[in-house]
Amino acid sequence: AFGERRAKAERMFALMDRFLKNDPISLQKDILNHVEYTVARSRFSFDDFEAYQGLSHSVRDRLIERWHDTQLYFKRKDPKRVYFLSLEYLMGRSLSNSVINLGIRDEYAEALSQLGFEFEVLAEQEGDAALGNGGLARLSACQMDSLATLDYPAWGYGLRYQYGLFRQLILDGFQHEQPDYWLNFGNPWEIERIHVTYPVKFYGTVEEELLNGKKCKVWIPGEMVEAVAYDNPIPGYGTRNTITLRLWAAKPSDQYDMESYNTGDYINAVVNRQKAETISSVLYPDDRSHQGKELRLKQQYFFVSASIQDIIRRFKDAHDNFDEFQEKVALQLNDTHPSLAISEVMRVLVDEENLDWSRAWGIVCKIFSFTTHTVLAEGLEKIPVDLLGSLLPRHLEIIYDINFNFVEELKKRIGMDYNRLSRMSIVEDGAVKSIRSANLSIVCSHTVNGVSRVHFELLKTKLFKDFYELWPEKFQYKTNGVTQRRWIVVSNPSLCGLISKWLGTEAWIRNVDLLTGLREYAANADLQQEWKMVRKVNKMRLAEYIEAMSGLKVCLDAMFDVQIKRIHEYKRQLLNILGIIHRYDCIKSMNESDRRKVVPRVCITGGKAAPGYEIAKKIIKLCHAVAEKINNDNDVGDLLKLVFIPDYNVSVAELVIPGADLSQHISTAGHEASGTGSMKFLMNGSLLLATADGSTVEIIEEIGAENLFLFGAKVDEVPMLREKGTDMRVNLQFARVVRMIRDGYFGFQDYFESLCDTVDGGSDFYLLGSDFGSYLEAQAAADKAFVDQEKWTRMSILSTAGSGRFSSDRTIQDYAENTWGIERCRCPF
Ligand code: NBG
Repeated sequence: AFGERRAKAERMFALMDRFLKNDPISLQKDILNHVEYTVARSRFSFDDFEAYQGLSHSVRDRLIERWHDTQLYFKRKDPKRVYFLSLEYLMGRSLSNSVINLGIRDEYAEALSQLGFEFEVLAEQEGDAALGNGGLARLSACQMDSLATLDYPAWGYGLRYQYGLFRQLILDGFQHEQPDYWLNFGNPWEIERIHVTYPVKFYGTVEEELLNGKKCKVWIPGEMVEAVAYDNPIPGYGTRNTITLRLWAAKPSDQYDMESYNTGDYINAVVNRQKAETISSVLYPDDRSHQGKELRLKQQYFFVSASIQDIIRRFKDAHDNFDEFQEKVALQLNDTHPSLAISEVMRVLVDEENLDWSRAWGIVCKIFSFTTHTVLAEGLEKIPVDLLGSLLPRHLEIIYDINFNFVEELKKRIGMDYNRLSRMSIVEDGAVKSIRSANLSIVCSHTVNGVSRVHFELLKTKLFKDFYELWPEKFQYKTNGVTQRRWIVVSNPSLCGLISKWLGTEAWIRNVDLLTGLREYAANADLQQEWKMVRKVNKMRLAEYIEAMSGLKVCLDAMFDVQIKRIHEYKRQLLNILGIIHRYDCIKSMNESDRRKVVPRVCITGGKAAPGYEIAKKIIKLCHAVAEKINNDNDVGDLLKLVFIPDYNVSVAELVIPGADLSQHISTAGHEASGTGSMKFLMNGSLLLATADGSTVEIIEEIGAENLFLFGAKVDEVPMLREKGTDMRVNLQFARVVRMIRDGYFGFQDYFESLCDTVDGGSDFYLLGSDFGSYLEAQAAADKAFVDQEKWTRMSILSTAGSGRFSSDRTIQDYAENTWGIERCRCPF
């Protein structure tokens, strides 16, 4: 029988080429075949979008080939794998990134041009995959790229939301949210795995049963849905390795609802079944508060349960007991969102695999690691006990048991210090009794990571002080990084070419430390000239976009000053706008000759506000109101322009970041856990205007304080300043700009009142008033530097040259070695 099977396999292999070919003719044939047979458009008549579809399917084929090889190789080697659990991924577009990582971008460009198409134009047809909110979600995407590139045996798990992050529509300067039904036109980047499905259960009761004379708990669920896998291959750069991002979609289950069919109400039974799909239908658009909503909890458990079943199934395929589980499996919790995985692993091991509690607990303590992305205690997730008890009764029991054991242990270590015991308990007693997801994650993880050094200090001294004192060895930090593949090679091809030319190698794309080699040429006149040219072309591209979008013409010689990120009070977009009002006010009061000395600016802002975040929405409106005034003022002309770019997303970032001369990262010190936008700007040679917050402190160490514009209170000065409050009688410039808004200078007087209230009248929690003076000084320093283009260009080159440390490759290698204990597993070519 073996011989027969082998002969059959050989016959099949003989029918296929070993690998798909990448010469122009083969690529053209593949694209046209897909247009004809996959897209079902005539190969004699198809438009750009259809060409994009044919093209992306041909790329997908090449991805699948490598992906199969990698997965087979992993299976054969059975290395320890890391499973990255994250509820959010901001992948953006896939086409350019894929062909670049596969190393066949030029081949495709040529093949297409012979067919009369332009690669860039087709790439623009793709919509963003926006299955996440902001920093945390884009970080996950960057880390997947690094995991693949560095050949780590890794899996990403997440949810396949049908609606990604809302689209931002601006009408009369106000934000409106529209659903992002991103799957409308199909998604060639995913592979539906109709046979990879798992049942996920909810509600019901827990009963005790006797099994072989032993009492055990049995969960009798009340509802069941099916999780279906959608695999997104993630190709590494300069390697054959292609790993999997597996996203789960909810489908109605075939089991458990015979009852409803028997009642005769067929139509309603079908409609009700369909409700199962709502679990994975929509991404929660708020990245600052967790409201203990049932649907959110269902999403979390749905994703966790399917992932854990999949992981255990894979392990059991190669092992017949759990002895080696911790040597083969590392589970990474990306924030607390997947923390139910802890109780789920306990439940499966104890209730389904019949391991003793203590043995299961021993395993759990060795496999989980947890990274927190939050600075504020208010940002920590809590699950109301009532909600958890009804949705997942067995999990609540398990968490209670974990907590009981933990508190008993703790009493032995610290005695009866009730305040401390109650602070550290996983269960919070209060008006609403709840589970503290962070405490659960810390207690059960072997390692807790922060995302920058400043963040780590805050974790140790504030947020998790009690836990740090108990288990100092658990706490680490891995400063965030971003992938240079997406943020230089894909988004800034001309800079990429320039860097490779001057370094004499493309090796920096995999080994980004080599960028420091640019330092020695920072003052070289030829490099400076070419550098300026590249920057100019990128500014041109951005200017064209701005004009197409808003009709506003901007001057290319002006300084492009950018702040793009989610809108939050702590990120202080308001400080930026107040600074712009001040600049405007100054220009207005100048005479002709003084005006000639002003450095022209184009201030570019953008970002989404959570739909329920009123103050953030007012900031967006204020930005538009101020822009309306300034942009239409003939006294000002090209000296100052203000643009709000709507619907900020990954693709917009790829366009805007390379075109920025200056970028602002101006959070109140102690509030930004890390910040990753700054790293993308740094890589692209934008100068930073920033506070000493999050990762900026480490950026300063790399590039030198003289190469950026630093201002504002330091982390340890903030409490004192807050205590003191801003004295509006002393802070005249600040008082004046706030007054202009209050007096209705930009219209909408009543509407802006509550916004002004957040910064004057004694509150000013985020210290806009006390930082205003030094903010203006930093802005003036930037103006001064910009006039000296040679100096500016040198600073710009040194920014890129010093950005290597902020690659996610470094972050991921550190995680692999010091947190997950995994090794590289490179699929041979
Ligand atoms: C964000 C922090 C950022 C940090 C990213 C990635 C969330 C919830 N948190 O400072 O605010 O850079 O996480 O770690 O997106």
